[in-house]
Amino acid sequence: MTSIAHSAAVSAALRDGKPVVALESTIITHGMPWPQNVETARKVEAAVRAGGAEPATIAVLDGVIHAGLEDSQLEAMGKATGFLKLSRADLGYAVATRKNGSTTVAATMIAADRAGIRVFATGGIGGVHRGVEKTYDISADLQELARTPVCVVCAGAKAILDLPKTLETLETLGVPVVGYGSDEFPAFWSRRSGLAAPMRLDDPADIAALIRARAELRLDGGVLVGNPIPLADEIAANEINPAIEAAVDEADAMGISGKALTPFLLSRMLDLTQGRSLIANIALVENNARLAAKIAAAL
Ligand code: PSU
Ligand code: MN
Repeated sequence: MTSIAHSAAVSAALRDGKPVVALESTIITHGMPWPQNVETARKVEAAVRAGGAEPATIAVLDGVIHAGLEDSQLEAMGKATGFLKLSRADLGYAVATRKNGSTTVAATMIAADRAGIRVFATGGIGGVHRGVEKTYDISADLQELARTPVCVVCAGAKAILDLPKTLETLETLGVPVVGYGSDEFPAFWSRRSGLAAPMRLDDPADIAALIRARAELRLDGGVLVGNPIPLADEIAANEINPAIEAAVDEADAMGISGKALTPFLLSRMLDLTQGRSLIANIALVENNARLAAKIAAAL
């Protein structure tokens, strides 16, 4: 059986029954530029620790799945080029061929589950892309939420995606989508999307109770928590929307598709907003890390 390399701190926390929060790494290698990527990864780990939980950043190094990275590993990954972007389909390949790879939401959920971690904080999940009628591009993150029992705390999905279709797909897949302290599913840079969250909970203990109730019912899959970006860091929809339209049009014109699409859109958004999208992104991931720590503690 392929084993997972737990860092000393993560294995001690799991052994002692302390709360642990998994963190993804595609945001480091494909979601943000150096050096903000490593600075953010450190801030997010610190936010989890401040919340009384142990952070477990997940990545594949030389074919070994790690749960919990040393700071030197985090730094090397942030500078490296050539890390594969790993989703469910790629995880076994990276292990078998001893590759370096960062884990998307889907792959991080799988690794967290195998490592015994029940709560995971990220920025935004992948979803149904705009123009899906032509491209069939639907992130494997959605299916993973339907099958792997990990609670994913996000700030919603970016409006570079088709948000109504993303929510419809999650409903079809039977994934509970919770608005945390909000009647709406958040839209990443903006607190509101105009789309109702299917359910609302205001207390991390209630989210923990939902996770336990689903486990007792032997329901497969995870829980998706939409945690709105803090008000002070929000970018209004009318400010962000022109950049989104431009980025999506450019990707279309350049024929960018598949795994390359989300990283392309994120890097174009950074330029088109003169870096504002990145500042908001950092703030919302930290905010999600704080909430995930509270949920892990309540479990
Ligand atoms: N959304 C973000 N930042 C990211 C990602 C999504 O705001 O870095 C990454 C996550 O790792 C997510 C992945 O799982 O992109 C989705 O990629 P795709 O659309 O190719 O499934
Ligand atoms: Mn895709």
